[in-house]
Amino acid sequence: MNGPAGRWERASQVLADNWVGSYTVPSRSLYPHQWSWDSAFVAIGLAHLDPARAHRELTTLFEAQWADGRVPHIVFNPRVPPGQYFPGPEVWTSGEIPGTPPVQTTGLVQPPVHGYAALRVYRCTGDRDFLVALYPKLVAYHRYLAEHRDVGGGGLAAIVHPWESGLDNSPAWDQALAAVAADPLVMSRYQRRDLQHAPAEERPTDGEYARYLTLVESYRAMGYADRALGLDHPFVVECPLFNAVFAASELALAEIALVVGARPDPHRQRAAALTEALLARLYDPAAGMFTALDVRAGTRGGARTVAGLTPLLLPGLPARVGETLLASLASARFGLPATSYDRAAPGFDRRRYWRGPVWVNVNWLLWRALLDRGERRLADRVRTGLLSLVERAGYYEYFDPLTGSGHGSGDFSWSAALTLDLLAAGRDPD
Ligand code: 2M8
Repeated sequence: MNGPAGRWERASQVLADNWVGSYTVPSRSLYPHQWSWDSAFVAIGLAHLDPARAHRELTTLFEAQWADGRVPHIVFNPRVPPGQYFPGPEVWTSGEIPGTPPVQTTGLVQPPVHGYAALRVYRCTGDRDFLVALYPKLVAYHRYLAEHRDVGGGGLAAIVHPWESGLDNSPAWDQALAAVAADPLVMSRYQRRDLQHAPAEERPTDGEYARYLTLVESYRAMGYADRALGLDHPFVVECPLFNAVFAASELALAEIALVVGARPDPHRQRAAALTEALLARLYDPAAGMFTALDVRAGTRGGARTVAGLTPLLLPGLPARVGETLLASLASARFGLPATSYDRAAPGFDRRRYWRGPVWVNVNWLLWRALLDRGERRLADRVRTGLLSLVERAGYYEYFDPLTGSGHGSGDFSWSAALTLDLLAAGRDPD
């Protein structure tokens, strides 16, 4: 079945197949638990199909919120057999930490796109009660990030593991990750499971996994407390995408506050402060975009990745910065839809995960940003490019920008969910 009707039905079917009763797994094979930012994107698609399921998706995630406000990056399904996903709950041992939910989780977070997603869900479903219940939890998550994660002291939230960025093996982290000791023995204690479902040449390397596990062990040894991050933890990085969606979600919280009867101004002020801090700390005019800051070293790696274009979401950028980002996005370095990494960079790899392929979720964010900026022509190129990729290849996790072939997991939830939103926009432009 080709054409919009076939795409809509197939996307709905992917989401139905990946629904496990109270949330949607990203993929039945590679990712059999609940992931934080995946659920935010999935809820946006579900809002077009079934408001109750969209609300439940986010509500279930926030039921696993820690007492300190953090929303864990994975909520483990106790019914999934041990060893189906690595690293599973036995590595994280969240149950030993006071203030954690009854369900097992990781101690990390993911980009705080949830406020932004909740507003889009509400605009589709019109259910005020959903927002009333979620608003204080979103506020608590943002408070956690502002109060516990400003390790660099400059007003941005730092990530303490590449998994927190969502762009796991992006070249944006190469420099900071190189400083993390990779004891070859680390991985002798563990067994990767991802390679049973995807080819090794499309996934992070064993060396990267060794460092990922070193970082998990470091943070776990601190009891996932953030006080000593600046002193003792070997990876502390400020990511442009993480902070851009943080600011965009603060702006969404201002809108939500108006609906639920709270004050919007503090949210607007925090969004403005985050925008200022992004400009002061991560804007790199020579690169023509924002780049990540290694807080420990005090240096920027300078890699041009798609994360550096996502501050386009922010209406408070100076005009010349917005124009520079648009020029970079439309240039041959990225193309439309954008690759995850600069096509001209020596390490560009069109099939390796976040080191080159096209991903639907970051392009969906860019599409929204372009629409909000009135860049209709560029927005349409992103939208039609994404729709043609999923139509030809299916709802894959990521796509080879040269051939359009799909890679990673098939029947991947956020690719299906955000396609529904792209298709709905074609029927009812906003
Ligand atoms: C990928 O990350 C997980 C770890 O969190 C993994 O590789 O096992 C990333 O693409 C991340 O952004 C995504 O949320 C997750 C589930 O789709 O998979």
